[in-house]
Amino acid sequence: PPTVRLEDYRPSDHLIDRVELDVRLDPHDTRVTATLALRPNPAGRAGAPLVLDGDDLTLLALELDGQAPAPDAVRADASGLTLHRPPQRPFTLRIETRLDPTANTRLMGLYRSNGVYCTQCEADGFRRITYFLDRPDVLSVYTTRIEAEREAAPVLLGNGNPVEAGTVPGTDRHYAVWHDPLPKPAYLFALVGGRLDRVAKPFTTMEGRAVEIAVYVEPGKADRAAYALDAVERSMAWDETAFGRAYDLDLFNVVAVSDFNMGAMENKGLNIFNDKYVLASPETATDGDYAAIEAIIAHEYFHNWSGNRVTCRDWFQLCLKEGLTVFRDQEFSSDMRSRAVHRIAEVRNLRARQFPEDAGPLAHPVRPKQYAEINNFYTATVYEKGAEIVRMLRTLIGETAFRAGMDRYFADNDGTAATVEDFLKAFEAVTGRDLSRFAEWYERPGTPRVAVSGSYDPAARTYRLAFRQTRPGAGADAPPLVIPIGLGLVGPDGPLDGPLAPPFAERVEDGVFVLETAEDAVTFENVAAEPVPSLFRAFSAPVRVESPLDDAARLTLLRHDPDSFNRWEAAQRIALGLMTAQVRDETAGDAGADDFVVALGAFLDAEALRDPAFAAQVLALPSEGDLADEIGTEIDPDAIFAARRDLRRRLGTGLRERLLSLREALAEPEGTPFSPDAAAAGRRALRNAALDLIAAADPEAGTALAQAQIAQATNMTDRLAGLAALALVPGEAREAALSAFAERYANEPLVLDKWFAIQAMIPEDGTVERIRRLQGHPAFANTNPNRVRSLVGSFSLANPTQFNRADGAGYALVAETVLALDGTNPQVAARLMTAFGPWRRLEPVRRAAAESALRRIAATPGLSRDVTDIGTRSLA
Ligand code: BAL
Ligand code: ZN
Repeated sequence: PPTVRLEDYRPSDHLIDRVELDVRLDPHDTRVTATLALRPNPAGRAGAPLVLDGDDLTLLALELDGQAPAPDAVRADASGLTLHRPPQRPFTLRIETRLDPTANTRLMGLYRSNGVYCTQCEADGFRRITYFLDRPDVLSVYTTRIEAEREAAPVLLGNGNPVEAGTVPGTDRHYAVWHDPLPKPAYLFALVGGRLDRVAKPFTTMEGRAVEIAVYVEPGKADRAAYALDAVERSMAWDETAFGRAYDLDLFNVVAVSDFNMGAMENKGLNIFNDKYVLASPETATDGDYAAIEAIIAHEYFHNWSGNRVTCRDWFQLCLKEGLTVFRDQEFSSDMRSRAVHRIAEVRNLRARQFPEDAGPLAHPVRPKQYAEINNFYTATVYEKGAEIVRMLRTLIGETAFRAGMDRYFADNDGTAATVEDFLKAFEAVTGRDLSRFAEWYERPGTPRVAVSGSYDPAARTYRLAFRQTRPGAGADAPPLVIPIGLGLVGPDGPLDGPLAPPFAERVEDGVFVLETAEDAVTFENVAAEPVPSLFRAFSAPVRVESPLDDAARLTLLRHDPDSFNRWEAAQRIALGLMTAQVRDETAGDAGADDFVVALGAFLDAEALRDPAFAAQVLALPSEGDLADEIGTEIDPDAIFAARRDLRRRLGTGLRERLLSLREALAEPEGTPFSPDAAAAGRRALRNAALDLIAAADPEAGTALAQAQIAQATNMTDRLAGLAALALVPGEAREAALSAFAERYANEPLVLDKWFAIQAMIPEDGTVERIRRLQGHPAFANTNPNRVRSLVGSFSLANPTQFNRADGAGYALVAETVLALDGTNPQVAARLMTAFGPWRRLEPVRRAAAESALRRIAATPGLSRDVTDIGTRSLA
């Protein structure tokens, strides 16, 4: 496929000021008439031909200023329309196309999901609706008339505000006209038509605008939309307080559909969601689901400013809206929940998804320099590392300057398509700082390493910390990064920064030292005793730290660090060290493990009931993926699994009595109404973390506890945690519980997704065969992305021993699924294929098996651009 390069960017030769769409919906024969008000772009090339994008389109009619153009003036086919000599003045094109929404299994453009007409246009789906300048720097004002059979689609929704509605005389059809006054790129276009139930509430913005917020869901599911509706309201209020951003239309609509490639989409005034991130009830949704709904509702709403009012000049700038909006949704969730616990969740996610991506063949800069298929760049690097860059910027310049910079960014770029440079310029303007060196974070892939060493001079009462940064594969010419390092010193009895003559260091301001050169050091004065350094507090930069701490020092941090993140990190690093030692067959770990158990016991005694959510995080060991990432080469997933299983057993044995009594103490009194809030979720999380460890040590006791928990559960979190514990113990009890669960939720696809996922994650030999059986289950469908992700995605991403079976059976299963999907939904197929990313880091037998599966996919004729691109880069 042709490669698109950032350096080749040039403005469009033409602009489209206004778009009038008339969409007559029909299951197989939808007619779209687009009337486009075009003009030459003064910033483009004079006299250039007009080249409109198209994808899989059937052209029915074309008029230029009301006339059919001469046949030799136009070339049109399914993938584009060229007007060779367009007028050198404003002109109008009227284009009629025909679509088959039912046959659109790619779920890009206009399609039907469970009978509901809906659209997905980011990144390049609008060209599947009509010929267009389908690029984010062409902004137009849209008026959309939507017409459909009233019975099939009583609800008709578009972007912006409703203008008019009525019946089509003499037919069973009706229509609605929507007008969006704010110019937008085509990727933010949306429409919906279908039978949907609605819940709504009013909101008055800080500017006094009366807004109606509404959530639309499949008929009969309105009672599951309340939490999403509430989350929209809280998001609107929060963006006003935290960023001074008010909503700008009379309506804000969210529509849940069941077939959706992504999580959700921020179309102007009409967010379309994967129903997984809208529908919630205590019976069907876990605490994790509630948290994800809150975060994604917020994310899409926040795009109204960071993405829609200020959009991206080109797709290389995707992080401009995505990284920034992830940062904004993280801040929202932190304010709604526990900031410390949320930060831990963010970092777990970054390490689980972004660090491996950055260490493998699909690594790319946060702002990529080239792409063959843009839909493959909606990645953890663009989103999560992109968010970390925004967070570092705030750390560097401080909260007040950050807010001023954001205000400046919105003011200077409102209504335009901007770049990363425009973003940084706003912060330079308000701080007077030069951020050009900081901008290096956007430019190169790879997770930086920072090696730290510390030395204490008792005579001088000084403590010196030295830092050295390196970047894997960055080359000698790569300038050093600007790395904010959150710092503090902790003594044997607590933090050393008390009020009386605390330690201080020049160049450490508000607890942050900025490393700007390859090597640097900082010296703390007035340090009474040898301290333990608390480094990268709150995970102040997305780096790997080579730390000078031993386990005794880490235990001091676990006990005394005022930075909760680093308390958690201390426990994680100890656990990681114990497990990697076992994998590497170093046997020195036994005493260390005992000390760890004792320390965790003391930690639980002191704090579990004070902050159960945090305690649950401390008890949850690093994942198998974390261990693989730490080990880095010649990875043997079976050895990793065994090390993690053994440490869980050890903790479960050593902490058994405490864990049992914590479970008692945290049990909700009978009749307590369900609350999805962070406090109640935290109590459930700790009870279930305890169950996991107890069951690891004593499967029989674990089975009994899990069965009792399932029998008594009043919510999905507890029911599913019970089932997950049972799923790890082979035998009758497991199979009976799985059957009962399937029966209970036979008509609940989103709940059956959890059932598929639990089975896909069973770390046993029979799992590949089980998945093959489940692919034939009546509730499974390859055409639904949620089903595929639950069954095959969970397997490839969360079942390392079975996906990486030495005989290659796991790879074969995923490769077959990729190939089976590629013809119908290449985006989902390509995403699934990224699970092969770490293949080069495996031990030789698995490496060869994974490579051969990848090569088998890559050699298949007729592959999509999406899968070809992942294959090419994975094997490069
Ligand atoms: N823009 C694609 C979905 C999202 O990141 O919000
Ligand atoms: Zn987004």
